[in-house]
Amino acid sequence: MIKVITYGTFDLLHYGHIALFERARALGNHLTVGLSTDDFNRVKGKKSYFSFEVRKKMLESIKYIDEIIPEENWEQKNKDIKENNIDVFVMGDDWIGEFDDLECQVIYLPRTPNISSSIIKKSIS
Ligand code: C2G
Repeated sequence: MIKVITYGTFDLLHYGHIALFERARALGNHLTVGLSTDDFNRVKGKKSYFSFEVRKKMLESIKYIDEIIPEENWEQKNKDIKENNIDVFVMGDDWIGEFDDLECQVIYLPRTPNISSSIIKKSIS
């Protein structure tokens, strides 16, 4: 069993997020998502349109995701990796280099171009 983990806010879920989940899941046979809580979003300087509960509900419907845990702070990743026996940590390459010291394999995947929650917000406002 190769266990993969990724983290994020995943607000206004879009095909860029789905493409990340699909590729991350394909790196193993179990994908855990660390979903940023509303409080942690404030720490990240983000305000998500959908609450944690709604964002979690949406992720639960995605076939590539096996487990969802709350992401409450920047420091929890190595603890999550240990407690969940994670083999591979994955993030989009806008984070390249930021998590190289984590205690598992670290892979940065190319972001899907021309789509983001902020593009969606701007284009419908
Ligand atoms: N992403 C992507 N392609 C896009 C948009 C996002 O691959 N077009 C990826 C990002 O690179 C990230 C993930 O989707 O890996 C989640 O993006 P956000 O919800 O914006 O997450 P972020 O605010 O970057 O939080 O501890 C890590 C943080 O929680 C990451």
